[in-house]
Amino acid sequence: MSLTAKDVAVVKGLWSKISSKSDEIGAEALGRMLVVYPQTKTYFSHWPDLSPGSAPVKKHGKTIMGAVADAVAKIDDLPGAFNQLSELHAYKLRVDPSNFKILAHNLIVVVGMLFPADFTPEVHVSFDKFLQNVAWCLAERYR
Ligand code: HNI
Repeated sequence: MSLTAKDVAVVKGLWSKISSKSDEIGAEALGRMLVVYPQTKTYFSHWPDLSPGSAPVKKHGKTIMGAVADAVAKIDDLPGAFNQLSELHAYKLRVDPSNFKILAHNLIVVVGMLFPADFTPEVHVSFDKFLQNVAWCLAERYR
């Protein structure tokens, strides 16, 4: 489902409100994903500690959100923005693409938790569409 001009404006507006808490959002979403969807833990078994708030979870949460920030900046060319990351996740990390939707879900939960006033149903719809597009682009090189 492609993003409309309105979706793009809504996502950019949301991002301007939440980006200063981006590290916290990433860490919280990743920490929750690993607890609530424990099948995702297999990919991170080389980390010393996978529990919420641990150093590797915080560090990688920040890394993920760096890529999300990049996606917001390049929202008009998401396939281009995620070409290399898709290749990495497909061929090197071998992450099952169904997991991208799981992380997207956790990001939505956390943004809703941390920004309840900003996360109206209208914003929810556009942010969900954006993250589904990110997930789709991350899966593109699997084909
Ligand atoms: Ni993902 C590494 C971005 C979803 C497993 N991941 C990265 C890196 C970025 C990134 C950026 C660092 C790349 C590099 O080193 O060059 N990952 C993203 C984004 C999403 C995502 C934007 C979805 C929105 N990754 C997932 C999911 C899983 C996943 C859902 C598994 C469940 N990613 C990994 C693993 C690594 C990784 C594993 C390597 C981490 C490490 O520290 O070894």
